[in-house]
Amino acid sequence: MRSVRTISAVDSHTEGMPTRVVTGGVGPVPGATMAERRRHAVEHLDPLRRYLVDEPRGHSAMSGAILQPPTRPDADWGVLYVEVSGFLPMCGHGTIGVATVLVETGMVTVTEPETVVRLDTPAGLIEARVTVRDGVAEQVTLRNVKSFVTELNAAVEVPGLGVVRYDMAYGGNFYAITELDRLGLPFDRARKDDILAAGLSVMRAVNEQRRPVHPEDPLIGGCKHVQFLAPGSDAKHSRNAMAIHPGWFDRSPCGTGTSARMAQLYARGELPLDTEFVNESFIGTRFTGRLVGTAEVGGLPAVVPEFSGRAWITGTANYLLDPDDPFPHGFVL
Ligand code: PYC
Repeated sequence: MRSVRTISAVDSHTEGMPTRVVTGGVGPVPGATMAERRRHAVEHLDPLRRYLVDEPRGHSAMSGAILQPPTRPDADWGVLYVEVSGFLPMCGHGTIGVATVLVETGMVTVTEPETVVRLDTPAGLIEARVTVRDGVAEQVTLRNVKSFVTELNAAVEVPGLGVVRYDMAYGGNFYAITELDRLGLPFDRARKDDILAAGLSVMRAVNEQRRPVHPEDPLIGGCKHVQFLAPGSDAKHSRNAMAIHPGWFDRSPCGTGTSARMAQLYARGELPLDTEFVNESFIGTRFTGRLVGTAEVGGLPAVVPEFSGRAWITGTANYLLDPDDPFPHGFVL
């Protein structure tokens, strides 16, 4: 067995969605903040991202998180999110996976019945409250970044679909939110290829015609997520098919998408503060969320979202790189 690289990871899934948590083998990435480290990673570390998430070590819906020393004194760990779509500013299911791994491996000081973990992410500080019993992380509640709406009732012309109306909301990533039946498609996994194709077309049109940009951080921009709402979705309980660049669905309800959806419902006057909201994924798993305050981001009204979900550790691994491996940076089929 030969290797020119060894990366240790604890693999997990959050409500069905994988997170490969890299615990060793990647040193501190240059940058004074996690946002700067993300920029460095985008510019210089894409081969590492592809090695971790693309085939043959990952798959077309793979996701992960690289643990880093924090860049701020009030955080326990820093996190860089890696996904088949790139280096995300924030990832909710991934953060639930990270908090679960940190607690169950003892990489943070664990207290029962609750352990609070503070994570330094490219989108800001995230507080994770982990319910712990007998050393087991039973549930994680995240206080996410301030979330807001940039457009209500926006419209784009989508080739093959005509005019598509949507709301654009940010919850750590930007989400175009629209009802699936506006496109004449059923909320049915048997039609996933059609739903995905529609999602990618809407994404392309949004990025060409009305590309969203974070009002305080120009490095966060573009729409890589389309949140299709199932019929009957409302401010108490929504179901979504979350179509993500370059062509896959979130298996979890999507934490940043849940935050964006709650910001949208608040902006529409449908979800008051301190009111429970259940978001359900395409495979039927759930996050429960609520808005716990109001805020402002770059002059826009914003809300402070929290959501809860569960993660399970699925394995530990040392990923190697044989010097003769023809796919040192993975591949996409
Ligand atoms: O949970 O925030 C999330 C997420 C983003 C992309 C996939 N999952």
